[in-house]
Amino acid sequence: MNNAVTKPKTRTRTKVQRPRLHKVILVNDDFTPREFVVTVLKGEFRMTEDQAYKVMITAHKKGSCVVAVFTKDVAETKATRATDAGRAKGYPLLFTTEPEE
Ligand code: TYC
Repeated sequence: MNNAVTKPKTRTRTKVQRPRLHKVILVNDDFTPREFVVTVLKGEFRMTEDQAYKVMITAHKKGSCVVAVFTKDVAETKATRATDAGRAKGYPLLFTTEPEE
């Protein structure tokens, strides 16, 4: 009997799949005051005044702006909280999410 240890002929490569990230998108509207949008961005997304102003003004001019990317759960929670902050004041402020390519 040949008791030599034989090596497996195939190797299993374990591919590590990183979770897909989701974008939070700020959508422009004609009613929410600019300063309120900036306040929400600073509070919910930990942005500086400067960062928040740039995101707000980009959405204002272009129609929408990517705020940040997170895992799906975090993106959805933050988008909901930020949208609710506007609704609480009667504003139609909207944050949406979509998966990153
Ligand atoms: N367009 C709004 C205004 O002129 C300001 C605004 C900017 C609202 C960005 C929403 O996502 C937004 N008061």
